[in-house]
Amino acid sequence: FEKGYLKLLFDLSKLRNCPGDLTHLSGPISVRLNRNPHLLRKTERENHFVRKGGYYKPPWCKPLIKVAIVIPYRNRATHLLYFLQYMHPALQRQELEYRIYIINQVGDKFNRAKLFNVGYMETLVDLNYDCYIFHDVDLILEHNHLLYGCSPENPRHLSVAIDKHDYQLLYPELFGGVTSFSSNTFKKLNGYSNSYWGWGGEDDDMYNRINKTGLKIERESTSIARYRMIPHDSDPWNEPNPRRHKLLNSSIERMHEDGLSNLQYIIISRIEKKLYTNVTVNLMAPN
Ligand code: UD2
Ligand code: MN
Repeated sequence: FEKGYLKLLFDLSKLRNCPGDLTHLSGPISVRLNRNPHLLRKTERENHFVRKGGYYKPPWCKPLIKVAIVIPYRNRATHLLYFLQYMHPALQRQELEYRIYIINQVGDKFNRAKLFNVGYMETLVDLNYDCYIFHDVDLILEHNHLLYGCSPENPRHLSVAIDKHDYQLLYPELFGGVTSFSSNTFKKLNGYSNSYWGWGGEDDDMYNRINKTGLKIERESTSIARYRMIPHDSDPWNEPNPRRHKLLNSSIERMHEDGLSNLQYIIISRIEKKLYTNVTVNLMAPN
């Protein structure tokens, strides 16, 4: 009997595929930013099925895709606590096979887009991911029905409706916040530009790449693609980039030479924490 029972439990070929139908989940997620975030220990305890490095695979179903969540990061400890507290459970409810990567920049002006490229490269040693989600650390999902997946061809813009912007898309070309690309599409676009140091422009640059490649950005409705942004001031070493408008004018000419193809960086450390993989990197700003 016991043998048969075990066999039944572990016959993977009999498991249903996942993620399943998300509409079976209740929709809205109540995000409380007026309370302190849970301490890391508590969030770790609450997510004991998450394995080292922030990796999770649902045991009761067969995930069809592997998802890498890549977060550009420097000195946002409280935001990270909120992110882990809310996003790990949300991703597990969606029955995703996923892993969270924090790409932590040391030195220089902040470079969000280059951190995404580093994140992409640094995932390759772990798994053959099908889907990449590039995610600001300060955005917390508010609805369970927004699938953290990828379209095979087109990039997706997930953070359509944010409380800070009265839950409305500021302009139709907006591509900041949370985005997703299939692995193939990200390669095809040569990743993000490495040239944007400081705040702004890198998201619009990616919009230009997508447009030029003939791809269309996909968005869910504002009723489910909903987020809270943890209130914050602007950070030191991330002042608005005065060169951003000029760079944007040449984004198309540069796209095949500026991105994954010319990426250079120095890894300072790579640590598999309980709830995430922390990659600390020096992006080697010019001069
Ligand atoms: C907007 C965009 C963001 C990005 C940025 C311009 C939306 C919703 N957000 O956000 O995606 O395009 O403008 O660059 O459209 N970070 C750190 N430490 C720092 C600085 C930045 O960790 O010192 C990370 C962190 O993940 C943060 C992200 O970079 O969420 C974007 O920076 P921001 O939050 O200061 O920019 P914001 O809110 O103006
Ligand atoms: Mn922000």
